Amino acid sequence: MPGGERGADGWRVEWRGTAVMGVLNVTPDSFSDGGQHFGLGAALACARQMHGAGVLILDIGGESTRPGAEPVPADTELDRVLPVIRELKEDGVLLSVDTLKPEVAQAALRAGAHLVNDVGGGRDPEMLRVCSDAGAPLCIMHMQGEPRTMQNSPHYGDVVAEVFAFLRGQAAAARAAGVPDVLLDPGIGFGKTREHNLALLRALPQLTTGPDGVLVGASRKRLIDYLADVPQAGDRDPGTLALHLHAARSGAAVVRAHAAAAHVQALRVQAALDLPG
Ligand code: HH2
Repeated sequence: MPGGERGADGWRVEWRGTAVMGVLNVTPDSFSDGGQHFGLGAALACARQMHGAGVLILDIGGESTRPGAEPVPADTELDRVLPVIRELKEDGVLLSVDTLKPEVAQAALRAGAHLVNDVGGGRDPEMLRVCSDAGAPLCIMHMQGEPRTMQNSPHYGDVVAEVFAFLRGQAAAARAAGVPDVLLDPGIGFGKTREHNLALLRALPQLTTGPDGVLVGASRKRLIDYLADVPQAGDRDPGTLALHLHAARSGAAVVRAHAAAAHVQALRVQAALDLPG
């Protein structure tokens, strides 16, 4: 399993196998767990449970990016995520802030977050500057369009070529701006049809053989309903595990999951099968 080590100058993470990033949505309206962890007490309890189960990273988000979601002001997002980050920063778990807004990322990093998860893919140069200044890694996710309208009519010529070229280009731009490390994420469900998502998942080995770590976030997404007829997001953990074990076998460094404990267990078992002898 991957390990994180706190050095004098912050966190150094060595990726060995596939790590779990536990989802902590401090929102009233997230598609899969909206409202469940909205209060500080509930958020902290969930965070500590996931940490105890063995996640490497907690991904703290204060704005839903589900299809059709309306943006929230930066102040609202900060009121949601900062108290959680302040409480967890000494817990010995990596903290990621899931945001599209550089000002939210900056405040979160100052409050104790270690990395930024940008579903905007680092397109805003200000986001790159914030990460560079803080020496913080950036997760670069691909999204076609924006959350409010992205599922209206996603279209690509060659989805795999276009998404992977975007990710590689953004990684180069981030490095040139001084961002110390990146994770690349094809953005399952972000401006993509069922066929687009499947093509990207099948092509993961093309991305994971590159120099950068790859993150996959298929947790409880509608793709699972399309594939296995599971209308309720909360019922989609078995399908999520199937997709994420595939991602791990394909070389993903991180999977982003709501059912964190089940993921840690399944990935440990899968890793044991891969050991020689
Ligand atoms: N998916 C969601 C949010 N953030 N970040 C990355 N890097 N990759 C993803 O696939 C991803 C993400 C959407 O899931 P969730 O956080 O459960 O829902 P919501 O956006 O409604 O809060």
